[in-house]
Amino acid sequence: MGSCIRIMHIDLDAFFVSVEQVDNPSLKGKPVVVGGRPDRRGVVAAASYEARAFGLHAGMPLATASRLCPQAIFIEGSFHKYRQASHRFMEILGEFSPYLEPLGLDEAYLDVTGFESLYGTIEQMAHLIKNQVNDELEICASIGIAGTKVGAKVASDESKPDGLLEIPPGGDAAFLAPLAIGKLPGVGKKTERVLMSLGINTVGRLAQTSLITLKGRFGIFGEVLKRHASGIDERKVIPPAEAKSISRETTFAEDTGDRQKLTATLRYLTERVAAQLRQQGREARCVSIKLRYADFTTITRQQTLTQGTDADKTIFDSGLALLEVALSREKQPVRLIGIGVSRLNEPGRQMNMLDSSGLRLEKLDRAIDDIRKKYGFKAIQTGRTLMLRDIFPPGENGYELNTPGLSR
Ligand code: TTP
Ligand code: MG
Repeated sequence: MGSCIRIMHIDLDAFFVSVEQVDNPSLKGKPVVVGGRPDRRGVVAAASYEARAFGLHAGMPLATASRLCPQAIFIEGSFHKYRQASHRFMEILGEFSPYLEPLGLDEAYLDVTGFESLYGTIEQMAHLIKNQVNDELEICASIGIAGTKVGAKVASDESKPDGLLEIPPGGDAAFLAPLAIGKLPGVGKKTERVLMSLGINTVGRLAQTSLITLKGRFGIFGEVLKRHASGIDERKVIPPAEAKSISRETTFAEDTGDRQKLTATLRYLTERVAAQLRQQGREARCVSIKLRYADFTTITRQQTLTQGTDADKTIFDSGLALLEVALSREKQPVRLIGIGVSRLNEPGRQMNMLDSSGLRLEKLDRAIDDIRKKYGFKAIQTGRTLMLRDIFPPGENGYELNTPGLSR
């Protein structure tokens, strides 16, 4: 039998909460929410399964969460702990297969094609991974195994918590078919509503819907939807050096239309993004911003750069241009702002050597990184972020953002 493609999707259960429970075992078995105090603005980042029984979920406003589950324990959370746990998690996975593609902090794909020869079966390999994660991190990982990324991801979701679900070779479409449409990755609330209005409520129905109908409604995305719904997904597992994006975002304590405040926040978030980019030794070709307005509508806008960059100023200028256009079109106050970079590559010699202003900027940014590494993020502030001192309380490692900035 030729070796068929086997992809594993591993996702930690209630990740932020689980990390907090390791630090404070008295939180185990209780409804716990990470995201901040319920009297503050912002949303649930993570909810324990006990809290989910009350209807709590990620993205829910904290106030709503505390109304639905007054006895829940609300924790601010600390991002560096999650990053540390994430780092070790990815290391463990990397020891099992070099074909590792991390997604965000607590999930990853592993291409495990052919690995049965090492472990007996892929399922046994998955058990070993779960055990090792549990031994070292004291956190449960749920694992899905399938022939495609989409199948594996949905399988791990379906298996939660503390699950393990293997879809037999060739069985992805049949596995997906009976599931509710909202379970297909990429189908958010809006897409779900449109599909429901067309009478498409299961993944199987979506797979049967004509391409013309779907393309008419969703454009090129309609084609992807149909393929994934049919268990067809040729996306490969791509190790990190070749992929990904970096982003930061924050929710304001109070909605704001103040341009200066928005600009200053954008600048601050840009500096965090660009510092991480440089730390990874990479350059970005695409800049995007995200805005969520008072009524919760969320937009993203992006711009492609003519050449890769890791400079604060270049990224900020591009983000600012996008922001200006967005603000001129929509007068609502802003609730959340974010900036991200994508189309990342290794910094090669593509940098335009003739553009000495670019070079100077690069040097300046690196100098700032060095100082910040030694003395903390606050040691140097560029003019535009100074006003943030009044907006966000400066924490140990930069301003405390209401929402932990996740690259998702
Ligand atoms: P998820 O894996 O989506 O959620 P989870 O690990 O809390 O729960 P489970 O996987 O068992 O369903 O996200 C991982 C972490 O990312 C989560 O613990 C907190 C963070 N996160 C946010 O900050 N905001 C969000 O909207 C989401 C979905 C997650
Ligand atoms: Mg998770």
